[in-house]
Amino acid sequence: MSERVWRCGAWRLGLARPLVMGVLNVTPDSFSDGGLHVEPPAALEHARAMLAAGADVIDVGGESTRPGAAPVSEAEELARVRTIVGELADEGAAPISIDTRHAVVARACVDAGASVVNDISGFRDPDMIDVATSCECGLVVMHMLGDDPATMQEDPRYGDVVAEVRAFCGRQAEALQEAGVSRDRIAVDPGIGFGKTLEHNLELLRRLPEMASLGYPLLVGVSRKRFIGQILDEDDPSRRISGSVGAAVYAAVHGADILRVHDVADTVQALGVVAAIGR
Ligand code: HH2
Repeated sequence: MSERVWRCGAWRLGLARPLVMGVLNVTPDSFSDGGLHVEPPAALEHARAMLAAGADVIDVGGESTRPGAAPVSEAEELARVRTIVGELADEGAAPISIDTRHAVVARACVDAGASVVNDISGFRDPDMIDVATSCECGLVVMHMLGDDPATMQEDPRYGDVVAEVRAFCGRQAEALQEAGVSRDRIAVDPGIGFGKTLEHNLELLRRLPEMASLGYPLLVGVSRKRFIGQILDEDDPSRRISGSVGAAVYAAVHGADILRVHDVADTVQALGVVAAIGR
């Protein structure tokens, strides 16, 4: 059987082993690393360190989506990320992903060299579909309940969370293909923590093979998230690393192809051991 591949611009990412997507938040207020990498030199240094530690993709974000984060204008978001995306893309060490729900930001970053558009609102905005059809980037279709991160955690409810999240991702992936995007560019993501209670997040992870059965590369982001803090009774996101690695490994073993993480070295080490056992 030929290897499954995720096509991201000029990159062909083989999925024979789980890929690691390193998170680079160029924001003053992200929940776990806000303010650490706002200045471009610090951001670039952190990205290079993640690549040296084994990251396969770098995901650059300029807007915190944590509930309660201060709103940021598209111009400000773009100013934060454009140079970083351009510089990292020019270095050519790995595909660069832009984490945005704003078409203006996505388009400018694609022009600057981004190879992936990671849209936490799942390509619901027709302008985002236009960006997708006018480039060759990989696309991450993530599920978020509602359309506003500021209110998504206010009493989230589902009948069957897995069925609903799976149906949404499948529908949006179909819509992209109907608009002309080729299937091998599309990845899906259940959006852990985006309008989900602790129990919803656990159910999504427990039934990850149902998400994987959609047949698209499956991206999962659990890193340092609040549900891990809830399980461990740990308020400080920087003290959730072992819990995060445990959840990432669980996800990889149960069908995740791409793991979005803050702690690249720890995750790569754990995946290396799991791979050796599997061989
Ligand atoms: N999680 C966050 C942001 N973007 N993208 C995808 N595809 N999947 C995720 O699970 C995901 C994501 C939230 O984490 P973080 O970027 O660390 O926080 P913040 O939104 O506060 O910047």
